[in-house]
Amino acid sequence: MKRLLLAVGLVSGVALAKPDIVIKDPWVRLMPPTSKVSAAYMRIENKGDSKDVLLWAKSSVSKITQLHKTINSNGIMKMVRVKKFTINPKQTLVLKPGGYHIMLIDLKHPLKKGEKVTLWLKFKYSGIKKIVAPVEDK
Ligand SMILES: [Cu+2]
Repeated sequence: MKRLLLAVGLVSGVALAKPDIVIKDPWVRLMPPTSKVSAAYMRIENKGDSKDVLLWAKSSVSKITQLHKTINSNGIMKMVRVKKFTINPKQTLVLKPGGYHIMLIDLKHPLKKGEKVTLWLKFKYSGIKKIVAPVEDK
């Protein structure tokens, strides 16, 4: 009996390990009215005890939305597309200018300061998270 209880405990322990994704401080960068691109930034916290993976994102203002990172290539900053963002347990992935970001490409209209942009983020384990990010000039 004792052995059986132990086995059940181990199984449920494994089943309880899951990610817990919390998104904080989302914002979209205000760009000149002629710009057809912008980017979204935020903090993606994983308070859980297993990793999660951001697979794709969509936005209400762009026709194309991609996961990007900015890299320094021989002194030149350039953006590259990445397939996914991994957020390890008890870690925070910070999306910020000059680093990881969600690229908004082919904007449907020029963004206005204070405008609310809806973003849908698809996580491998946590599903789709819908967030609202204001357009900010910073
Ligand atoms: Cu980019």
